[in-house]
Amino acid sequence: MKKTVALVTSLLALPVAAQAHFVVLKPSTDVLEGNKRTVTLEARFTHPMEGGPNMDFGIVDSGAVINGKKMKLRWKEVKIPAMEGSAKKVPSFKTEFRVRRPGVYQFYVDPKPYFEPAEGKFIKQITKVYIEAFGLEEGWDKPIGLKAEIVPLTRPFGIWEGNTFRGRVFINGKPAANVDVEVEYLNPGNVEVPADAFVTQVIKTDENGYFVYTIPWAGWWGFSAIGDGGKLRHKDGKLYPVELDAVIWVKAYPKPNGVR
Ligand SMILES: [Cu+2]
Repeated sequence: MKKTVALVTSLLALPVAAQAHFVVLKPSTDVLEGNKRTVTLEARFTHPMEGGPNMDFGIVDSGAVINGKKMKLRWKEVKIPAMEGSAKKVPSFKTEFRVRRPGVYQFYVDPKPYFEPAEGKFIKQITKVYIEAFGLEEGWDKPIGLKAEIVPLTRPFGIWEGNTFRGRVFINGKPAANVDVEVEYLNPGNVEVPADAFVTQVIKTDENGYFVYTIPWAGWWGFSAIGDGGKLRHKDGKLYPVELDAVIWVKAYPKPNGVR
């Protein structure tokens, strides 16, 4: 959470743009070729462009889906500092996945709801990422039946920087009209933004749940469509709204050498 935002909120008590939380689900590659058979994946809950803080995170359900079949993922918990150098540790998760046959693997993570005191609500982000293995490209455009899901209309692997990413948002199985889609770059730490407004890009879905975004530079990009997940009781006994988000991650590759 940024100090400037907290200050403005407390002074003016005006609603401000929420800091974008993202479940990051990142595989070691989006395209598997040659004789490699293993992909590693990491999952954590963070603010990708700002590089933190990392937040409390738990996985309720997860899997790798290919041709409608689901394989379990076995996660190993790895504690990471909430901020670089901080003593507070939060869970992140790692797994290794062995690819046994060619095809498109849709990996997903369904996290436990996270209570955000600053916003007085729960956040639950069901998150997907794709791996294409050994040249068989079919199936990436098929939903896998998540409660909140972005179905890509741009093939979600083997993307160049500058490509336009198109997706359709479904919340509780229905196209999500006129909702915000927050977009963030997974910052390895070397990218600085000129002002706060650049941290999260925001686009909207149209009346049928479609959105488009042109990826400006290479790296991992996350799209989080903000949906409504009803209410949930907190430890204090009160009911709070649940922000049910559909998240997807795609990797854009830099222009090849020799291209201007
Ligand atoms: Cu946060």
